[in-house]
Amino acid sequence: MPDLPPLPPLGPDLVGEFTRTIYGCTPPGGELADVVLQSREDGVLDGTADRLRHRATVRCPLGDLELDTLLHLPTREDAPVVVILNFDGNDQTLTDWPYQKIVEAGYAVLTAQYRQIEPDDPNPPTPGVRGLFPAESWGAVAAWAWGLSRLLDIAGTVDGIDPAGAVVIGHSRLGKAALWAGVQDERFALTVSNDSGCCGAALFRHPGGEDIEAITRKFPHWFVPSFAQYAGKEDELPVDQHQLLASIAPRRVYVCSAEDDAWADPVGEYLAVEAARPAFGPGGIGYHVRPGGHALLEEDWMKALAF
Ligand code: GTR
Repeated sequence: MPDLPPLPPLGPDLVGEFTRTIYGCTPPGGELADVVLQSREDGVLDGTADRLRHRATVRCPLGDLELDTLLHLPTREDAPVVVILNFDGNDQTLTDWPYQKIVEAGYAVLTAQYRQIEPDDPNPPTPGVRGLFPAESWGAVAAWAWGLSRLLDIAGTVDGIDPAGAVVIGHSRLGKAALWAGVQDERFALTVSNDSGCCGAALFRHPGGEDIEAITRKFPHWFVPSFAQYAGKEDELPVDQHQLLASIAPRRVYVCSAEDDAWADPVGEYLAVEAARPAFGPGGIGYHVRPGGHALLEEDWMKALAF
């Protein structure tokens, strides 16, 4: 065990502290107005799944947000759903993700491209969902977390999805968003972060990898502006990330790390899981570290879903 400065204690109602200090306030609202089926292919993936594409309209106070979703639905029986944002577009996931294995494990998967919710840019040419709500202080990570909840709303309109047992997964910056979604939206029975690192599952107080100075310099738009004041002052933060994981309890959490992903600090992720463990019942929190680098691999998917 490395020597760490004392960690802030586990305790009730830390969500407000994370809201103020790091992610910002997710406003209530954003109502699903319409979900229109664009296409349907039955019996894909050797007959194990149907592939549906929808266009959803989410009504926000200052305008509508349109989302293009891709759904794989097991043909055999009603299935719980995994919601996950993707980086490179819905079609790219057809190559990148092990859909057939996920479907054979009994899950539907619903995804959308993350920039459709909020651009990943400190000065975006066109605003995302944060421009559709009256002035609130929330960062892009919180906006993507909001989007994950809207994906779950969309899943709720589709026949063949069992609303119980919903899972939220995210990789890297979208792993940070998945954790914040899991904290805030109690409909998620399992929250999975993959290589989420700094401001995700890794402890700030474990040195190594990305720190507050680096993340707020490169990605100021991800968090509330005042978070940058903690650059170089990790020990003064009122929170640490074991408390974020613990805020999801008694619902379940699974953290995936990769040995060679030093920037995401796999040791800091492991230590956060161990420090959060007392908040969970038996089997409430799980962890793996696998060989290799920064990526969401079949092994990560399958171990998380087996958990
Ligand atoms: C890195 C960033 C990390 C991580 C990663 C990603 O550049 O420093 O916090 O989120 O991007 O999203 O791939």
